Amino acid sequence: MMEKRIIHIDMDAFYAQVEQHDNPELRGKPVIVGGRSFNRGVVATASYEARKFGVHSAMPTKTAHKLCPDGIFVHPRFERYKEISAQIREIFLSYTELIEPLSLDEAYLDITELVNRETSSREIALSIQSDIFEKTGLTSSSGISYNKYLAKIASGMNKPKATTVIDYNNVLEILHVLPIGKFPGVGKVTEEKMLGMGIKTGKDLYYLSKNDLILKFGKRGESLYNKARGIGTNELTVQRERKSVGKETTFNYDRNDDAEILAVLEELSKKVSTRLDDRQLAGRVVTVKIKTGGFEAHSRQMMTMDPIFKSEDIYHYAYSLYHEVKEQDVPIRLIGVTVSGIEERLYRNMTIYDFIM
Ligand code: DCP
Ligand code: MG
Repeated sequence: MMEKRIIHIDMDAFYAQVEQHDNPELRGKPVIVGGRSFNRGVVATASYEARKFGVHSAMPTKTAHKLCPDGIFVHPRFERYKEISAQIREIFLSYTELIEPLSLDEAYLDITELVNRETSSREIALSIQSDIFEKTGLTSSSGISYNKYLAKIASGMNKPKATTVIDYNNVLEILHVLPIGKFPGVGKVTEEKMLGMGIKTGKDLYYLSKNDLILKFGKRGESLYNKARGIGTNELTVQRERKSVGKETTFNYDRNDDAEILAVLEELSKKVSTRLDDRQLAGRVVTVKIKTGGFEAHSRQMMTMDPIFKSEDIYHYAYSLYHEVKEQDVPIRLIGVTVSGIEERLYRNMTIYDFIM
């Protein structure tokens, strides 16, 4: 079997670059895209000029303002970013259908079939990046490797405007010096925990035994062990249209106690939220269904004001739907909650309120 060639493409300072492109006066300047209100807003992203001051995504606007008082603060224009994202996807499709989009500005492409004696994977990546530039006027960075997470690490290594390859001959050298927080899947919390344990780089991770890692990080221990060694999946999850995300539970005996049932509903809301969050999705319709002890199915649904994904928002709607659908003194054997009207989230780790308040 031939070794896979995976490209990870990621736009440089995406929202900020779009603003600089559309408004030439902003070019070369520290541009910060983010929330409206000075007190409650957050930074979606910052141009590379602004990053020099330490400004970064998810930072409160107020902090960004302190670090970079001459920064130019602009409001996000999500519709425009979506439009460009669609143009970029068209370009990807002209190369391959094996595309796994991760968000508006990044995707994995499996280009194994396109590589041959005449055309290297680096040349293909460069060609995609130059197509993107020609079509949109925007720069991107790409990473190429034999699996997904290494391609992602590679695309981030020399940003902006870079094309970086990780292969068997340089993989350990690169991973050994990689700060632990740069490993895909290591979020802020895990990073803190690792730093506290003295694990600062991929090298520190490499010298921990699998058992140790499993002991300290549970199920993820094995994946961390593999990540320190360049081992990861090369299978793309080619996107299909997702219509809804739902979870349900069948009780082992019929239940009638509201508090008990609501506790289960809250758990289910959390699970739905996690699923949506993993895929950067949100939805506008919440449905609660129940089945009575006599196997009658009932459901109620409700439209939300804005696309939601947080468990407390889902539960908020689910809670009132439950009270509409559940009849007093009729025990139920099953309860489920579903979020539909799914759309892609345009901002991470925050709700639309963070921008608009
Ligand atoms: N984004 C956001 N909130 C975050 C992170 C990102 O709203 N916490 C948005 C703004 C970014 C876009 O998603 O422009 C893409 O995210 P990236 O992580 O790829 O960051 P950038 O493209 O801005 O910069 P980089 O050059 O580091 O990829
Ligand atoms: Mg990006």
